[in-house]
Amino acid sequence: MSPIRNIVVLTGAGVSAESGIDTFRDAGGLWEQHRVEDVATPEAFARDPDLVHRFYDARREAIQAKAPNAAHEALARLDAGWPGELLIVTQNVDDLHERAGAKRLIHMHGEHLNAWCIACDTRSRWTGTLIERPACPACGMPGYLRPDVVWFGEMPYRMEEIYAALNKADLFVSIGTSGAVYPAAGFVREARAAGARTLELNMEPSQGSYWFSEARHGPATQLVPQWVD
Ligand code: BV8
Repeated sequence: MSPIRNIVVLTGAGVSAESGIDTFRDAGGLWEQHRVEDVATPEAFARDPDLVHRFYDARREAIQAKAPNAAHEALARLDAGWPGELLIVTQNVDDLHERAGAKRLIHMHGEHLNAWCIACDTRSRWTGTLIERPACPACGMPGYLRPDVVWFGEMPYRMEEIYAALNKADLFVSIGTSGAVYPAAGFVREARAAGARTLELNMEPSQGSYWFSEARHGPATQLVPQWVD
């Protein structure tokens, strides 16, 4: 079997679940009787910006009260010590990977703790709320800040870098994701096509389990340190 040099790790909401951040399956549909797909879209924001601001203001506040768990910490150890190429691609908008120490990281769906000004197109670190339509720190215009997250129908961030890493991966590991959302759910097939081995670490079989050469099921705080260490 060829040696493993280049690794791509994909993480989803399940990697932050044991830090107390709800996954979409847990909160799915329960939030004010709306599905995430109905709230996390540009159309929803145009239709009812207060509803969308309430959804993200509540999640931004919740994230800041949480801490990284053993899975985030194990991935940060891998990042610090792996001599080959490593890329952690997270679908999550929380900052728990960074707070655990991960460096080689891409937030393909954006970051909750950033606000995006649609008047001047700049992003600012934002830990407060947006519902009161505050002024943009860069251009001073009030009422043009939205959460800097990728909604359904919007293009995820840094896709070229992600596909370049997948196309030379020797190992692709998917952690804590249901495989429900594209293009992330298709990454395992890209990696397989490049000849990579594929491993799924998840509480239960995901929608894409079929595509993985190996799968281990259980909590991320057990599976990820076991794999890393
Ligand atoms: C795109 C950010 C194209 C905001 C999110 C029609 C029109 C347009 C697009 C589409 C369409 N139909 C389909 C699509 C594609 C669409 C899509 O995939 N839809 C789905 C519903 C079918 N995708 C998109 O729209 C994407 N963009 O396609 O653009 C394009 C092309 C050209 C030009 C322009 C555009 C954008 C998708 C991104 C959406 N934004 N989030 C926010 O976070 O609020 S997605 C959001 O849901 C999350 O970010 C995450 O990605 C996703 C939920 O997935 P998971 O992370 O997997 O979480 P989930 O709860 O589902 O699962 C958790 C898993 O963990 C479970 O398996 C569970 O068992 C496990 N688990 C739980 N606890 C633990 C655990 N595992 C281990 N240990 C534990 N303790």
